[in-house]
Amino acid sequence: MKIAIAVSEFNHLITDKLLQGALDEAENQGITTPFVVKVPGAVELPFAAQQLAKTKKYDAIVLLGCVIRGQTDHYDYVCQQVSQGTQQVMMHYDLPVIFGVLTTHDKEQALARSGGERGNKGAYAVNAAIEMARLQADLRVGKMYRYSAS
Ligand code: INI
Repeated sequence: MKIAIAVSEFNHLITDKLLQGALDEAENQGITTPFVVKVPGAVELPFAAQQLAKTKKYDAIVLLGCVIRGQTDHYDYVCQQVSQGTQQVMMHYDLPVIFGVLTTHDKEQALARSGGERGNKGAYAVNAAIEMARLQADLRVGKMYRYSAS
């Protein structure tokens, strides 16, 4: 399975930790070392995803970023652009594109979710990518899933 990661440099103290969590988890799961590209901020992540998707080289793409609410409306614009852009690329290219972007009120919440007491969203995103790539591969060959209510 091949995964590509796009990570934004804005709030890099946090996004470096997300990337490390993602790379560690990929190694734990026996995934070939992911291809990594960097972009300036979260707004640029969907464009990077689009370029990666176009290559048709990857089974899933993971987007990592961190948007922290400041005193302005900028937060809302950034969150809206990156979340909607992610969804658009995923549906257009029929490829799992995972939203590993933290959107928090403050730096403390972001630290807690990038290797602190609330886990690491980068690791979570890699697991989501693996699960969705497997789901797509299984459904393509007609593998049936049986769900049991428990
Ligand atoms: N980008 C982020 O990734 N996180 C932020 O918190 C953020 N804030 O707050 O402004 C941010 N802004 C930059 C944006 O992503 C673009 O790089 C910029 O607007 C140029 O397109």
